[in-house]
Amino acid sequence: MVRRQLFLSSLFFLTTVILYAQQINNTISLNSNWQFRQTATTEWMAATVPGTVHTDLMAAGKIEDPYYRLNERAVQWIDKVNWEYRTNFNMNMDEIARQHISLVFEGLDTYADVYVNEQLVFKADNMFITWKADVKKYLKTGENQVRILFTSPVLKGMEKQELFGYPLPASNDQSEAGGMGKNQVSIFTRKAGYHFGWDWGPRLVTSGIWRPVYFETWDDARINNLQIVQKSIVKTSANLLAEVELEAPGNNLILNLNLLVNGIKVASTPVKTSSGIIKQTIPFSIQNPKRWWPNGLGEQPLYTITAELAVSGKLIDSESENIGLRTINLVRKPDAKGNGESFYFEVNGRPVFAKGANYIPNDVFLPRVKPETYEFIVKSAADANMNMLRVWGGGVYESDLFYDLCDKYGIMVWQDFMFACSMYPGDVDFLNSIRQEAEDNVKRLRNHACMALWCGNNEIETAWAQGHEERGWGWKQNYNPQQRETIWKAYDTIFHHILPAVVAANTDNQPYWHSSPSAGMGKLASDVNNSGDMHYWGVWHGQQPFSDFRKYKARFMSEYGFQSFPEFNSVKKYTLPQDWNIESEVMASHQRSGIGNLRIRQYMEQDYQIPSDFEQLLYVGQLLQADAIKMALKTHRSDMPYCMGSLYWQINDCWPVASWSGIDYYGKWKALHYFAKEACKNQIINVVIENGKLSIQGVSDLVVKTPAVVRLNLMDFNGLSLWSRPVKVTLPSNGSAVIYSIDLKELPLNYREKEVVLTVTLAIGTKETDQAFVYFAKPKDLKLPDPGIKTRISDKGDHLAIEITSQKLCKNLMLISDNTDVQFSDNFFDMQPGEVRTVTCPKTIRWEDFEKGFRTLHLKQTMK
Ligand code: BMA
Repeated sequence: MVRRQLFLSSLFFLTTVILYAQQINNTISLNSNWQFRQTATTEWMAATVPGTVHTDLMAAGKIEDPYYRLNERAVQWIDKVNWEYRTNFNMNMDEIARQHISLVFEGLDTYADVYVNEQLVFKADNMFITWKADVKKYLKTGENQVRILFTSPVLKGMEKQELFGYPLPASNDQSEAGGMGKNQVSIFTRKAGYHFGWDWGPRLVTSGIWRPVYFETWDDARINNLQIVQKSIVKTSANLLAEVELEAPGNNLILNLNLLVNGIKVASTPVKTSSGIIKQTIPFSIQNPKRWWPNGLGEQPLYTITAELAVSGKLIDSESENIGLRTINLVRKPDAKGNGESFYFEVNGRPVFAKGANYIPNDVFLPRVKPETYEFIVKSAADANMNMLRVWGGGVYESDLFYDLCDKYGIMVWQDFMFACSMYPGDVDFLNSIRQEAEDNVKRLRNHACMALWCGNNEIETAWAQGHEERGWGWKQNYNPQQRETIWKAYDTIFHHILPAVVAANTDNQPYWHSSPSAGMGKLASDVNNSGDMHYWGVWHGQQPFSDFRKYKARFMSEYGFQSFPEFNSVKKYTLPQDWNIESEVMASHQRSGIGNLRIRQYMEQDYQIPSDFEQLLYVGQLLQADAIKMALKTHRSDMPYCMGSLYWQINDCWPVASWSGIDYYGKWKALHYFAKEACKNQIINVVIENGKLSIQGVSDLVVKTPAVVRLNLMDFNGLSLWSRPVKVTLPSNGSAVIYSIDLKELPLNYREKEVVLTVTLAIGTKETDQAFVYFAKPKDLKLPDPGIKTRISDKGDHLAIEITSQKLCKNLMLISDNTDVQFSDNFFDMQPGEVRTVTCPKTIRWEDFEKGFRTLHLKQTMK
C-alpha cells in the first residue's frame, strides 16, 4: 500500500503556507467527533471511527457483548434496520483554498450514501473498495458536516435477490439464525462472507466506517500510486523500475520527480504536465542487493523506496513503499514421466516447501483488531516455523499492517480474492464493482515481498463442478438449463477473465490460480489428483482415520483440518459454570459446525478414553487435534518433492468457538500450535510404523546434505532401557528420504506394547534438534504411571522459569496459569522418566500470584 506522509497542521505548516506559493499535499484525518443513530429515531450517540454499529451500540450500553453466552441471538435486529453516522468539523481558509479536496474512505461497510453538507457525494456498495471523491465544491470555511446513511445489507440483499429472480447457493450463510428463513442473500453484496455466519463464526452482519476516513488536500499535482517492478536480481545488482502514477490536471507545469532508496536520492526526472493522469517510469538499481527470504531460509531485509514530487523546488508530495528483493514463482511443469504436474513456489530460484495454515479475520468486528493482535498472529506463525499463510476468500483483503508483518517475518501470502463457497450474480454493475475491488487491492498489495499468489476463489470450482454432472455439492441440480448457463457465465467471467486480467495488468507477473482447490483449468480437484492443489477433508468430514493422511497425496495441500475446543480458561470467558458441558446450549452455540461435537467424540473414542470432567475433555480434544495435524504436516513434508505445500485449516479464530484453529480467539496457543512448531522445523524426523516396519523419514528444507545421528532408545515407563541404537544418517538436501528402518520384530517389545516408549532423537553436531516419542499402543490403552511431576518456579526479572521434573514417563504435560494469561515457551509435551526440563513464560504478575494460579494436567489424570 502506498503510504502517504501525514503532514498535520502545525505552526511549521502555517508558516510554510504563508511563505511559499506551493503547498504540501496534506492529509486531514476525519476519524473523530462521530455520532450515530438508528434512522428515524432521535437519539444520537457517540461513535468510534473506524468502527461498526455493533461495537458502537456496545459502547453506548445498548447491547451486550454478542460473543458472551447466547447474546448473539439478541442482536440480530441490528442488520435489518438502517443507520446514520455524522460528524461536524471545521475547515479553515487555507484548507478551503486548496485546488482539490478529496474525501477518502478506505472502507465503507457497505451500502453507504455519503453526504457532504447534505449534498450526495456517492453511493458506496462494496466493502472492499476505497471510496473517494473531490468534494471541494460542497465545502465551506468554518463548520461542515459529513453524514452517511447505511442501508441494511440484508434488506438490500433481499431486494437484489428478488430482482435476480431466484436464490444462489451460499452454503455457509446462516440465514435462519439471522431470522431470514432460507434467504441466503449474502452473495448479492460485496461484503465479507463470514459476517453472515460460517462453520466457525457467528452471524453478525455489521455496518460502519470500517477503515480510516480523511481528506486529501492538494493543488497542482499529486502522486496517486507507486509500483516497484523487479526486473532482475543478480549478486551484484538488482534492476528495478519505479512506475509512478501522477495526477496533474493542469497544463504545462514542470514537476520534478525524485526517487530515493532508503532516503538517498538515486534518480531525478522532470515531468511536464498535460491535463490528467501521467505515468512515469524511472529505472533504478540497488547495488549488492540483499535478498528477502521466507522465514527459516534467510533474512528479510526491506528497502524503502520513496517517490517525491516537487514544484519549483518545493516538495509537495511523497509516497513510500517497503520492498523486499526476491523472485517468487509458482512452478507448474509436467513431470518427466507424464505423472502429472508440479505445484510449488520457487523463491530466489530454489523450490520452497510451503509450511503454514489458512488465515481468517481476527474478529467479526474488524476495526477493533489491535496492531498487537495482528503482530501476535503473524509472529506466532513465524515462531511455529511456518513460511506461508493463506488469506482465505470468505474474509477480507487484510489491512496493510498484516502484509507489512508478513514481509517482516518472512511469511509468504497466498491471497484469495474474496469469494468463497457460493455462486455470484454476473450483472454489469456487479462485475464492474468486482473489477474495481480487484484493482484497488492488487494495487494496494502488489509491492509486498510476501505476496506469493493471487487465487480466484475458495472451493467454488469443485462445488459447482461445471461439466461433471455427477460431481459437486449438488448445487447445479437446483437450476434449469438457462439458469445454469447464467450462473456459470458469471463464474467464468469473474474467475477466468476479470480477475486474471487485473492481476496481469497491475503486477509484475505475479501468479494467479483460478480456484482452490483445482487440478488445473477445467480439471476438477479430487482426493487423487497429481496436479494442482488439494483440500483433503477425508479426515474429519469423511470420517477417515488419521492414517489416511498418508494415503491421499497432493502436490500442494492447501486445506485439511481437525477441530478442538478452546482451553478451559478461555471457555470461562464466554460462559457461566452451568454451561460447562459441550452439549449445553451455550457451548453448542459456540460450535457452528453441525457435526462438530459428534466428530470430535467419534475420533476421540478411537484413540483416547473420553474424560467425563469438562476441563479434561477440552484438554484431550486439543491433543486429538494436535495429533491429527502433526501427522498431516509431517506426512506432507515427507512426501517432498512430490508434495510441496501443507497449509492446515486454520491458524486463528474470529470469536470464541470450537473450531479447527490452532490459536483461540483470546490468543491462547492450543496444543496444535505447539505441535505445529515442532512439525515445521527446517529439519525433522518422521517416524512411521506400517506393515510391521518402523521407518524414519528425514526431512530437510535446507539445500545441503546434513550428516546427523539418530538415537533410538526403547524403555519402559520407569526409564529402564530395553534396547538402544545410535545410527549415523544423512538428511537429504531440500527433500525427504527414509534414513533408517527396522523390522518391528527386532525390537524387544515382548508383548509389553502398552508399557514401553521408543524415543527417537535427531542430533546434528552436539545439538539435539528433533525428538519423537513413539508408542506401540493407542493412548487409551497405555498403562501410564503416575509420573510424579514436580515444578519449581523462579523469578528471572522479566520472565519466570519453571523447572519441571518427571520421575516416570509423562504424556502430554499441560502447563496452566489460572491467574494470568501467559504463553509458555513449550507446552503439551511428553517427558522421559527422570527428565528435567525448563519452560519459561513472561512475568506479567507477581511471582507469588503466578505461583498460586499455576498447575499442570497430564494424560494419566484423565484416565481410569
Ligand atoms: C474449508 C474452508 C471453510 C470451512 C472449512 C471447515 O473448506 O474453505 O469454508 O470453514 O473448510 O469446514
